[in-house]
Amino acid sequence: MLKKLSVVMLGLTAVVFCGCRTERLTSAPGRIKNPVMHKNTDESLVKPYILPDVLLSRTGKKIENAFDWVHIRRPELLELYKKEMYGYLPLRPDRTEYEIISVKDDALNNTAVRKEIKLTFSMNGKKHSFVMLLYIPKNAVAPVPVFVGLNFKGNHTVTPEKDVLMTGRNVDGKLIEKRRSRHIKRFYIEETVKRGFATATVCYHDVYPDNKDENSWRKSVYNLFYADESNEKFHTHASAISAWAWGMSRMLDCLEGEKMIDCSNAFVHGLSRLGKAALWAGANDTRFKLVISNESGCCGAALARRDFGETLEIITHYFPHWFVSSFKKYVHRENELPFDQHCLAALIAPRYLAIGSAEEDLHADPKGEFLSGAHAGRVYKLFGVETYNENTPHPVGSHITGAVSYHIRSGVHDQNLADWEHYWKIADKIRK
Ligand code: GTR
Repeated sequence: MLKKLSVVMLGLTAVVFCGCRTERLTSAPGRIKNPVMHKNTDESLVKPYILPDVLLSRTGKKIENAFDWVHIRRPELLELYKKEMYGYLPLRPDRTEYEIISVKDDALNNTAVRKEIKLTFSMNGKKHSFVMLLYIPKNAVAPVPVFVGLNFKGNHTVTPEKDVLMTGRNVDGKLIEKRRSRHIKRFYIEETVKRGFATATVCYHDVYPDNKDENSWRKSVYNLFYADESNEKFHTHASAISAWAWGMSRMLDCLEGEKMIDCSNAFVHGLSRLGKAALWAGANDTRFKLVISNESGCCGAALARRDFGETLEIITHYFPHWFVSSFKKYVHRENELPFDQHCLAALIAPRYLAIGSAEEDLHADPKGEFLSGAHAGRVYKLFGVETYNENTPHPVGSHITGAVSYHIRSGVHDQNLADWEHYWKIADKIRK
């Protein structure tokens, strides 16, 4: 049995050798020549590790009550995450405008009111805009809860409707019609609306283009504020994940003006990198009552110190722009991180947190995702809220409910019906 596991890039394909097993790393882009990176997917090779104490402040103060958590440890952790990992969110622009660019009263076979709203932010003589697609159940007699999430490939990709505007410029600045409806099974808009929820989405590229080119931030909302900075300076304090999190908060600002939406029940969600952004949005913006991390993995819900699945080395190599530039210093030095991802989960307390994993999604480390939720429980307890712990059984197919919920379904990396069934169930409990 090989002790060391390595990732070997073969042309455009990354292959992980794990003993006699090989596994394709489908999500790894193939532009980089032959990097050899360690990746463990064997539970028996996880070495013992010690997590930073979520209830011990940097000054050595033990946090024993909710007040000290809220006023000492929470702001301290939030600042550490900004400084060391995700950077600082964009600032507040001078001016924000909402332009309703379309309304359809009989959308989704007459079950929904559909709106497309252009959000434009102005600052320092510059403007940045993105278009939000919103569906509200037509038969609602009172304001309804809302799911807020970014999409990967454009608003037109998550709806079955042919007349929704294309959004989401790709790296060449193009909009791609052939992707229409490709991701309807990631959003389940019709079913969400049928269950009495509104749902709003924006393409994440329109907030910050997801491209590691060190200039890509200049096409992001950050350009309103930092256009005079060098790329090097910019990447010391800001990141794509912070821009995406900020974008979801701005969506919520806009939704607050919708009379049929109950923003006291706003649920932020995201798959994978967008799950990382959803967690970070929920940590910063306490208006989100439920935060859904769907297979957010490394630098999302998964514990870095477990050294299972994607590592800081891999993620900062392929996606340096997701983090501040100095985050790389923790590669192979995960034990020196001043937090681990249970601290991010704890920043959601005492609000609702739903962590979802998929059995075959070893890259995202399902067990590490489960454990973050378990270890965040000590903070929930300060608020008198009991949650699951690390010994709570969670076989594939099971659903742990409560303020911190967890489910693991069979199958691969995705956000599908089995995931949504869990989230709708939690959302239904919350709205009552
Ligand atoms: C992968 C990345 C993961 C995850 C995923 C995704 O390539 O390594 O951390 O974010 O992309 O967003 O689909």
